[in-house]
Amino acid sequence: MKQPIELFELCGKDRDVRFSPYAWRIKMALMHKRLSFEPVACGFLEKQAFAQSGSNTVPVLHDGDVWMGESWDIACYLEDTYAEAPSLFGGQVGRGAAHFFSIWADMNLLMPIFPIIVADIVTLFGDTDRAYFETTREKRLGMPIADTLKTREKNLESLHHHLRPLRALLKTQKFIAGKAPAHTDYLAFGCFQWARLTSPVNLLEGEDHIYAWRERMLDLFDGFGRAAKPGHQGQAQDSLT
Ligand SMILES: N[C@@H](CCC(=O)N[C@@H](CS)C(=O)NCC(=O)O)C(=O)O
Repeated sequence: MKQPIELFELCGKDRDVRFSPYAWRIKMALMHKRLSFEPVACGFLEKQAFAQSGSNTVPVLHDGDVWMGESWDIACYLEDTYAEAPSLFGGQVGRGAAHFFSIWADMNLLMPIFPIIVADIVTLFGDTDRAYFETTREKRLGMPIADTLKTREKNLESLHHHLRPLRALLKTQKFIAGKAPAHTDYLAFGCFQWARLTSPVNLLEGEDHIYAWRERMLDLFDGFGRAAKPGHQGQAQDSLT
C-alpha cells in the first residue's frame, strides 16, 4: 500500500502551532485536490528530517519516492501528478497567471506583513529556534526585531496601500480565481493565515472585502483553516473587529 503523503512544516514551541505561510499554501492545495496527508512538525534546527529533499526550507512534500521543497514547485507537482483531481490552475494560461500572482503575493503581501507581525512570531519559538530566528531575521530586516514595534502603524498603512488591487478585485468577485477558489486564493490566504495564527494585530477590518474573502477561505473544506491552533492568546483575528 502507498505511504500517505507527508508534508513537513514549521512549528512553534507548541508543536501544534503551525503557521508557515508557504506551508498553508500547500495544505490548502492538498485539500483542494482532496488528497489526504500527514503534516509533520519541524523546528528550524530539525531539517535533518527532510534532508533527502535537498531543501533548506519548508514546506517539503514527501510522496512515495518523491521528496520536494519549494511551494510553487510542489503546487505544480500536485497539479501534474493528480491531474484527475480538481485543478489548482485551470490550465496552462491559469498556471502562468498563478505563477505571476505567487511572485506578486510574496512582494505585496508576505513582505509588507512580515515587519508587522515579526515581534509576535519571535515569541512563539522555544529558546534554540528563537535564537536562530532572531539572528537570521534581524539580518533580513536590517534592525533588531523589537524596533519593528516603533513603526507598526506605518507598516500597516503601507500594507493597506499594497492591498488595493486585491480589494478592488474582491469587490467584484468572490474569490481571486473567480467564482470558486483555486491556487491563487491559497497563495494569498497563506499570508493572511500566517498573520492570523501568529499575531493579535488585526490586519483587516470587518467591512473590508478582503476580510469577507478571508472568512470564506476559513470556511473552506469544513473550516480547515479556522480549526488551526493560533500561537497567541485569544481569538485568531476573526471576530475581533
Ligand atoms: N521559497 C520557499 C520559501 C520557504 C520558506 O522560506 N520557508 C521558511 C519557513 S516559513 C523556512 O523554512 N525557513 C528556513 C530557515 O529560515 O532556515 C517556498 O516557497 O517554499
